Amino acid sequence: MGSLHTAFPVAGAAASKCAYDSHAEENRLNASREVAPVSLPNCRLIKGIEAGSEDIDILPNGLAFISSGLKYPGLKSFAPDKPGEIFLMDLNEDNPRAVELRISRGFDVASFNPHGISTYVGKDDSVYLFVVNHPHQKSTVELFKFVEDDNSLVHLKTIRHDLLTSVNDIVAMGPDSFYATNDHYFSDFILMFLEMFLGLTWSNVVYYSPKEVKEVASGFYSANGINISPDRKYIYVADVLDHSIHVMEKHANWSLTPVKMLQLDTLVDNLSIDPHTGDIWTGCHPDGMKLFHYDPENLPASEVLRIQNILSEKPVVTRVYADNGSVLQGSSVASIYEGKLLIGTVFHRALYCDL
Ligand SMILES: [Ca+2]
Ligand SMILES: [Ca+2]
Repeated sequence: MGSLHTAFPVAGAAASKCAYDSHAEENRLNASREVAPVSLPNCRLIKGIEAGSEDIDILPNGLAFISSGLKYPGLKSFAPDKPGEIFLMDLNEDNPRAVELRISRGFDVASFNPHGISTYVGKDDSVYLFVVNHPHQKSTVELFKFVEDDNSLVHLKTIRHDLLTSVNDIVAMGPDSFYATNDHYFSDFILMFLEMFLGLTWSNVVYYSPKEVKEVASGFYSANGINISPDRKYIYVADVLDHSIHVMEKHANWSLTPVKMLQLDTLVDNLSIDPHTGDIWTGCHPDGMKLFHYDPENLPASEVLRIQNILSEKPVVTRVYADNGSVLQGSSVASIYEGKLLIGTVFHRALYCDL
């Protein structure tokens, strides 16, 4: 894997490769795919969520955490000057509302820029919320304890590490350990863009615990959503620019080994798991070009896929919802609870539907 020093010859070669590689770049962004609509009954937009709902994690009891307000280089924001927020919805209610969670004093709310999230329920039923944060364009992981009585998050610690360079999503393994995806090798915006443009497969997965931090998988174009099977044997990783989901076996020492890869025709963002069936639900970008080059006249579409039996010879992939952007723009996550589907977006609203 290259260092910052070896990156400069790469950057120098970029000019001559521009024309040659533009087609490959369009392929990675799935530039020309049309989106045939698929509708669901009783869909309604969630009041109060107007600047994204990039990731959603639902507890077994139906409480949904939603990260909102992502500011990310090259992507649209409808509230560029407003700090990010975490919303809570109780999906047991008939008409659930999104309530903003208060964050305990001492945490720098002004620079809060939440991205991927993951929950962990401790032995004493304490609920921990891990949040990927990008304060001042850096990557940290913030650990909070959820206090249900007063709808608040108590900040426990900020985790920084040299291997956590450009974190997109995380999946909690314990009260202070997790796997994280780095969607790029470089954290500098220009180098990050070149990395994507040149199709370098330098993106990876890192295991973090207070005792040990290590790379456990590599060779992705851009590792994005990450989650775990209900039996906790397999880790799933979405490679957004490869349009694929990788299944990796988890070992006792936290290392991962590849099992299989499922190729799809869409940019796969975050992954949610049905705790009862093990099905994978994912928010996808059918046309990445429209996501990265925002145009109000040509809106980025939304697409939700359900993947059943991913470990079998013939996994079943179903397009459960699709919209050309007129209702919902840039879906990044889809999570289910008791016959309901909650769809989040990178920078737009959130949609709640019956299945
Ligand atoms: Ca997540
Ligand atoms: Ca993501």
